[in-house]
Amino acid sequence: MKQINSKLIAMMIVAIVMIGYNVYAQVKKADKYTTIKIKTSAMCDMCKETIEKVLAYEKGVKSSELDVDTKVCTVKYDATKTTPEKIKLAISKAGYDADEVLADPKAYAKLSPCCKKDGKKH
Ligand SMILES: [Cu+2]
Repeated sequence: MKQINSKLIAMMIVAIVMIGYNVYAQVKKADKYTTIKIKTSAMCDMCKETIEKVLAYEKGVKSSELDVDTKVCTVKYDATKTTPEKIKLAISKAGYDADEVLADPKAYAKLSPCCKKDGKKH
């Protein structure tokens, strides 16, 4: 009986250590990505789609979520692979402002009239 108990305790200790390690590994994984919020000049759902698509193909970007109401794009990225400057440049090249980086004029000219920042609100 005593032997079974000590075996059980040993198994429990192993289980606790394994659970603890898993939690630690998950926290470490989450830390791998940095989150930034970029103010864009997006006007509608079409802009949201365009910007999110561009960022999906951008190197080092894990995910992006643009809120059309606030025009703020929340980007999760790997800081070892890209920088906020590069991400803003990618948005600019899609024709939209990204914080202090203004939209690339050529890309901006190609946008649908409804997506232009000086266009009429719809
Ligand atoms: Cu639009």
